[in-house]
Amino acid sequence: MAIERTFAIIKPDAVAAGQQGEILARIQKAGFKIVAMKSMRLTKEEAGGFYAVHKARPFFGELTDFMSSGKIIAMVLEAENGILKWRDTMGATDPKKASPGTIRHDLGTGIGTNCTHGSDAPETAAFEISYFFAGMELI
Ligand code: 3AN
Repeated sequence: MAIERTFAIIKPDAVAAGQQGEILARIQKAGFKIVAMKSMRLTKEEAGGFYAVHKARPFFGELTDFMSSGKIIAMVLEAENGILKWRDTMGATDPKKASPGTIRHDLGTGIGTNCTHGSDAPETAAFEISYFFAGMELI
């Protein structure tokens, strides 16, 4: 299995609830290396660019409003099989369907307010990492 980088966000709901420390502790306990990390607030347009693949979905407006509603923490995580490993650590999109012990099950409050984001494939990880971080931040 290969060492992979994935892109992660601690979303505005989790930052507002002060859950950054809890989520970072889970990331480290799971064995990820945090390659890069920044705290920032997206504009609605920046959130729209990030979620461009979901533009046609009925929840796109709600999603981009939410993702620009407060500060986020954007990160690049690295581990063996990192993309799938971070998806497993987060749990299913809907916290009600996520397995106990996952971040979304334990801390998420809704399908939109689900605490964290994670890339779903190598191509999306590459796009998402480059959307947020410059090459020099990833050394
Ligand atoms: P995931 O983030 O688990 O890959 P996707 O790609 O299906 O999930 O959805 C993208 C984002 O849109 C998710 N972060 C989720 O919070 C949000 N989302 C998905 N479905 C809904 C919905 N029905 N209402 C509001 N937000 C949604």
